[in-house]
Amino acid sequence: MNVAATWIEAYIGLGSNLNDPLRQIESAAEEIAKLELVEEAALSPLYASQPVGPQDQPDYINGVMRIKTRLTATDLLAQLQQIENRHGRIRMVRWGARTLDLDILLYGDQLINLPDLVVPHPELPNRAFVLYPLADLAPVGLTIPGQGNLASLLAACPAIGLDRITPV
Ligand code: PH2
Ligand code: MG
Ligand code: MG
Repeated sequence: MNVAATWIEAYIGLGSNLNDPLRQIESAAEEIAKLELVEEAALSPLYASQPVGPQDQPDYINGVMRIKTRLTATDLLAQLQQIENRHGRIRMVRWGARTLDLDILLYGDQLINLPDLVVPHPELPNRAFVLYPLADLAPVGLTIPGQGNLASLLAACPAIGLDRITPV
């Protein structure tokens, strides 16, 4: 494992629509907070929404975490995949049902284009269930590298069908 040169602020998207989604998200958030080289973890309010993509699956619960980390982006991805696997994640249909999905949304201000890791997350501008919990945690005026600022992304993506299920 490599250690990043400095502490990086990263944002992680959490999603689940199987096997008690609220419990999946809350326990994943605890596991992320306890990772080595991760500090100052904060979890956004959680939101329920209908599935984007195939409709023959249950509704999702989503949230976002902000962390400070000295894990490299690749090592952070590996740690998140281990947590997904411990939650019984089986990789099946694209955009299909899952017990736990952990996506790196942002890693500092870096643009990353690796075969299995693209950051910022390319679907970020299209997904209210990511943008709104991100806005609950991120500083006003956050710039998403290559995608514009958060305020303009929010303005272009109404929160239709998004239900906040936990208090701020
Ligand atoms: N994740 C998907 C596919 N569709 N829909 C919602 N509402 N929330 C998700 O997290 C989600 C989805 C695959 O990652
Ligand atoms: Mg995803
Ligand atoms: Mg994923």
